[in-house]
Amino acid sequence: MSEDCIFCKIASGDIPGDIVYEDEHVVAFRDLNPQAPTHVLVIPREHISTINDLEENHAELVGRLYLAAKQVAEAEGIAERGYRTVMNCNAEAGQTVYHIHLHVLGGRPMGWPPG
Ligand code: DGP
Repeated sequence: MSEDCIFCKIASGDIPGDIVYEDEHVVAFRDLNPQAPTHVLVIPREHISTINDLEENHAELVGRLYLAAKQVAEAEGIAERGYRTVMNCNAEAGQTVYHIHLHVLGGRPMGWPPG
């Protein structure tokens, strides 16, 4: 837990989040500023600032982010239509919250390449 991390506080319940999935390792909640009809963020409970801070021992945890994303997509009814998962790393990619989070976006057609 990082004291000044907003996502740690959502994961711990210190501040409210619209949580759609949680287990021992990960929490998924709706994005405050949704960019698609479904826009959910999947985070590890452990505070990890960026992809660059991942270590070998996080390999299973990263897999769990995707397993949670799959569950969210099924629950949201977008699994078959399709959805996008994105994890931004650092400023040039647009990362604004420094606790890794997997965006799960769906419910509308997605353009490629992303902006
Ligand atoms: P990124 O740009 O990849 O770091 O995405 C951060 C996302 O987090 C952005 O889409 C807005 C969302 N966000 C920021 N603060 C909060 C918050 O307090 N609650 C929720 N639910 N989402 C937040």
